[in-house]
Amino acid sequence: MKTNIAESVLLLNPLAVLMLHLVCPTIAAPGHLYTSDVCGPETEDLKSNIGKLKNKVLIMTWLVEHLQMHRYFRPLQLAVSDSKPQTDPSVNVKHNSSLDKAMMKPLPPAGNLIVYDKDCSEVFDRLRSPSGFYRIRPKLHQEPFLVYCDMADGGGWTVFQRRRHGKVDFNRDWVDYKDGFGDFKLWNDEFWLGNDHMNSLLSEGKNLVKIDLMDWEGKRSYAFYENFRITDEADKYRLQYGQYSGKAGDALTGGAGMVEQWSSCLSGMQFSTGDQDNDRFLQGSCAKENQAGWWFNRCHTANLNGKFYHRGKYKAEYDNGVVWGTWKGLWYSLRHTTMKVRPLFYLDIAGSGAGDI
Ligand SMILES: [Ca+2]
Repeated sequence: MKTNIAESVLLLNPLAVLMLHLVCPTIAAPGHLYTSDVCGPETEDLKSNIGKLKNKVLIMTWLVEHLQMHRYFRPLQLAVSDSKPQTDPSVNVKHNSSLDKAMMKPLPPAGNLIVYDKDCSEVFDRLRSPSGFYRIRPKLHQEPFLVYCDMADGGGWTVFQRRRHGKVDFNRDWVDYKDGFGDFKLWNDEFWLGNDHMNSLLSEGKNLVKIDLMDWEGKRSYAFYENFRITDEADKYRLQYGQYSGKAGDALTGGAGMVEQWSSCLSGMQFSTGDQDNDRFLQGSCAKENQAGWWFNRCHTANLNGKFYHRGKYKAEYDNGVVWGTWKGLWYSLRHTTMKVRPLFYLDIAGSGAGDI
């Protein structure tokens, strides 16, 4: 037997019972259905409000269920607001088992529920959502893909590289760096987003890349680069970037010395992997020596894709650790690294983090 909307909401929300009692005491008695002609316009208003309330309860319950099931993994984000979800008010929900069924199904079509934002800054602007994995689509003609969004540190950061514990091998060939690799499920998973994805993501207007670093004592530092981008595969994902600022030093450029810059400035360098040597080191392969895919010159002062050592200072034939030379030197391998990007103008809206994330 079907029941009406009011009954459904009475089951869901004691507040609605109270509202009915206050406005129309006779209709909320147990087992007593009301009709619009018992209390007139007030009842119509209440019915309308109850309908909206019921929709909200359904959607929020669904959302809670969704977040519990996918605590860290959020492949889709639904647009939840007062205006967008428009469930059919004729749909009745009788009791909890019906509600459970309703929660198991996708929400009814309500406009553009599956929204693909251009990047994490758009996700953050729209949802003010927590850090996690989201699908984005930087370019309309390309397929959406999964990224980790860092919503702390001012929010809106799209993360394209992360090292945390050394479980993911970063000594990979060209095709892996092209497509991306690593794990995309948990908050501390390690990954490389992929050069093709980065090419799409980084080509969207003026941006700011932030590089977060942490050593084995828990000390943190950071570097900013404006207008960070890479070319496409035909040009071997050549690196380009603008103004540096920050505390960790401009290791991408090789530091302040001219000699170091000649040998290790990465601006304008193509990407190299063990199976594709595009560096300027004529006698050998920087990627093979450093066991990483990266932009190499002859070879580097910064290589965040290097070999993961489970300590800071290390000894090896080559300076092949996870290195940011201007901060900790070439013979210190970092514990945490993050490379992330958001629009440059975003600084004006949310402010940059203090840099200590
Ligand atoms: Ca070479």
